[in-house]
Amino acid sequence: MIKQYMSAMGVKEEQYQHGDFEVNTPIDGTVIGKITLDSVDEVNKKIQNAQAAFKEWRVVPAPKRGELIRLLGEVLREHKEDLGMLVSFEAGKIKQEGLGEVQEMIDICDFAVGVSRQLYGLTIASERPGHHMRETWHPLGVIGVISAFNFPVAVWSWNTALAIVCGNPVIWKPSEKAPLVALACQAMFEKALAKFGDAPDHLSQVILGKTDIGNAMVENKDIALVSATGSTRMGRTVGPKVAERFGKCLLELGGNNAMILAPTADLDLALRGIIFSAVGTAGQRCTTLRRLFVHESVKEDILPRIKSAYGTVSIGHPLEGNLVGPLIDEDSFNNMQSTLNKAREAGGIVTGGERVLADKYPDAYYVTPAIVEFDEQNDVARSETFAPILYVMTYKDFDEAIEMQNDVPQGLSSCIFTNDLREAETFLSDRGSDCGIANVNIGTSGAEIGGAFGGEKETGGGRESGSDAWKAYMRRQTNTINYSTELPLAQGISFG
Ligand code: UN1
Repeated sequence: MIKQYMSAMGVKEEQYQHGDFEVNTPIDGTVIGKITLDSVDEVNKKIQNAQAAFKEWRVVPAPKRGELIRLLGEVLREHKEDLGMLVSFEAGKIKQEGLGEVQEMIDICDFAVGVSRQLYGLTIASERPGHHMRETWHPLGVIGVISAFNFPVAVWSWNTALAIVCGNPVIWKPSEKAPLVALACQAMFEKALAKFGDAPDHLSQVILGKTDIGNAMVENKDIALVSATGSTRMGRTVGPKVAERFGKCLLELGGNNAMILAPTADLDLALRGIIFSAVGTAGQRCTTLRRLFVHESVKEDILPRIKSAYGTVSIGHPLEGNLVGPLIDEDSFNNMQSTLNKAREAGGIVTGGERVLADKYPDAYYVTPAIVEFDEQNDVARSETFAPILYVMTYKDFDEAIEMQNDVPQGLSSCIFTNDLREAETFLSDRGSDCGIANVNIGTSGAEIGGAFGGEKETGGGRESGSDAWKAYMRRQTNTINYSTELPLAQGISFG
């Protein structure tokens, strides 16, 4: 099934057909790969190798390092379809979204090439005569990347493109639910390296395994930054372990993203925004729309339209023209059902959420996206379930809507649909949304790579991708230079 794509990208059959760890496709549950997992010793060895690579790579001029990422972008362009298809097979994404994810990789490569010539520091006025101050940015060290199944390749590229131009090697632990795409990305990185020529070995390495393997990396003092994407639960174990050894962490954890639908909103636009953000990727994006606060005056207009749109969304094989593919696995389906049961117990009116196509795909989990109407926000709506469940609640007063939108532990993405300038700007103001991402007249998902991506509170506080996210992959140094013949002390201190 995946052989043609794997061989086009340069992955050898023995890498994914001869191990004892089975990889299943969520499309129909069949085994598409058999890989060999790493041992803890192997992980430690790879980290040592990366340390050696760091010593060489950090002194290569940054624009030259950018050239490697330019070449990676070229290889990705050439294999966009191959990798997109593999993402569909391994993560169950529909074709458009698989391709979109690879485009996101190409975009970050282009961005990082530009950044490689813009690793700017400041010059700072000194209080002392004949002195000046400046700030310089230096490579940080080996970067460990932990990624999730749902954006199995883009997250690697956000980290890797920036880490490499910033002078750092990368070690990547993909989700054990999506290891094959990591083999493909590594093979494509190697194609770029072959074109680049003179680079140290071990600039990019993959480690395959479960939590124990991730932990070996997290606990290793030679990993300067752990960039981890996944559940809040995972972040809660990774964060303290890295902090204990004074390493750096970049966390991208759960989201519980909301939309406020105001009385002046363009409802046609809002409807499209809701459908893409709530049911796209089968509700398995960290930016998925999970809570909808509708002004009471528009509820009767919009809710039937949402329900009827949900009824027409085609669910099925992600490569056969459907809009919604499968959930990643049985656990995910069970979690969804258990949340819907809790929602019913809490008085919610549930529409959808049933398993479909079970006859055709007994070992895969396709569901109709669910809508849950609640009178008010409760703990069911406050917790994140990684599945297509949209909680719909009404509001009367705008300030109350903002309060409800912020009244969750997570703080990733948020949006408002309104044509009222005051509401829009208030939503984006100091007393508005408390999320890392806040949009106007656009849904919660589908961010471009040019902005910093990430969020507050239990989302973990990290920022990846655009803007100045590159700074997380470098260490800052403050320099004071004295070009005078005196040695005046700061703060006017006279000493001796
Ligand atoms: C994720 O779900 O982990 O904003 C990342 C978005 C995508 C990235 C999602 N660009 O929906």
